[in-house]
Amino acid sequence: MDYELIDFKVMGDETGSLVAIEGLKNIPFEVKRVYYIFGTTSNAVRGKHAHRNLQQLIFCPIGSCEFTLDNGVERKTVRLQMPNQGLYIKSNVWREFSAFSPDCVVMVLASAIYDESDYIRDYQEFLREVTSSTS
Ligand code: T46
Repeated sequence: MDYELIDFKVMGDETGSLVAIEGLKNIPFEVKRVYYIFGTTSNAVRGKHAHRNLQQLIFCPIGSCEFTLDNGVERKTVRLQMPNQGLYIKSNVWREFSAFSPDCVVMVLASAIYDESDYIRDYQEFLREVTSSTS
């Protein structure tokens, strides 16, 4: 499965904590876009797509949620709940995210600007593409 949980160094003292994320330094891509998701309802399920080329680093600087990741063969669920832990996802991974805490903010650093043609939003099409790329 093409994902990794990365624990970032926390620089802190009695006044608070700071985490620094630098493209090509402590994450393996250059950051071209940042977006964030908030105001999610507790029963919402978002995502339901894969990306053909995009790489992402996803974290919850506030609150928590769960990501279910699927490479066409297996599914794994990870909970993001620490502001210094990021989920690095490479291409061709179907993702759904849900179980949002009321205060949840999901922040995403992405390797490319927004391009709808990079999305696979149909699960059967996703299975066709991952199967043909591995055969
Ligand atoms: C992902 C997960 C974690 C834009 O216009 N620009 C953007 O940069 C993005 C990310 C989205 N949009 C538009 C496209 C849709 O009309 O915003 C709307 C909501 O996007 P979407 O339904 O794709 O949102 P999520 O929360 O299901 O998925 C998002 C990202 O799209 C996706 O890359 O991996 O967050």
